[in-house]
Amino acid sequence: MHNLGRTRSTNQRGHLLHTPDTFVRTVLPGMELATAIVHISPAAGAAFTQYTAELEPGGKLGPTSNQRFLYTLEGTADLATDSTFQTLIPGSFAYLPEDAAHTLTAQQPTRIAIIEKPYEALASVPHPEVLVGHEDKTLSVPLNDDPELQVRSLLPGSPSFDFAVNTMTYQPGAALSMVEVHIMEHGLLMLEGGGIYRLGDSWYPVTAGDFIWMGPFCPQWFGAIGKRPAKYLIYKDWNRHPLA
Ligand code: UGY
Ligand code: MN
Repeated sequence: MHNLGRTRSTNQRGHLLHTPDTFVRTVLPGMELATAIVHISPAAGAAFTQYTAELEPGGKLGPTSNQRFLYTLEGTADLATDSTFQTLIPGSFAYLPEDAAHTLTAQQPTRIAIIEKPYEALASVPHPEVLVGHEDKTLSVPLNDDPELQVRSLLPGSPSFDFAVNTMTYQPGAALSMVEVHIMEHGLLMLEGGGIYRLGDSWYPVTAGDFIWMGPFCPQWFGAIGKRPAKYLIYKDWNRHPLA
């Protein structure tokens, strides 16, 4: 099947929309029985990398010396580090500091959203430790007092962390209360539902499965459309000086 070259995917200066019809799978070094859909990387202007790993039963991730954040989309996987052994299920997440030895092995077909970034240390601030949790156990708070727009912060806000990963859930018709323009960049994976995303000077229909990158200062706004809530996982760099 082909669409005569049409797709919603687009790569613009300062933002990118990556839709499933354009996903290309690759194997990153050290992966076994697994592939990666790389959504964004420094090659496209980002300061981090985000990919979706698709693992077969027994599949493994390769190593990284950078910080790694995992959010389980589907399936079950065992995460072993020097200090912990945990089974990740959908909604489980893990933060692995740079150079933290770990193995991740899928028990069944498993999909995991993965963010990797070099750590920006701060003088006299301790480096973060391994952290494993489940989204359902995190606090859900309204954004700007709007109960129809709920945010869950998966990582602590402490300055030890140089990035944040949140989920945001919009009831149908809910929207960001302002067009945001900020220095932080975002990696965003649509998990459920859909709506309209304003990125720069364009408005895009988006739906579950889509990925968006917003570069620093990209004007951004979202409104949820449809009969079910829209939910996304969103990364942002955080807690560091712009000149650091
Ligand atoms: O945290 C954020 O900057 C978030 N409100 N941005 C977004 O949803 N595009
Ligand atoms: Mn934002």
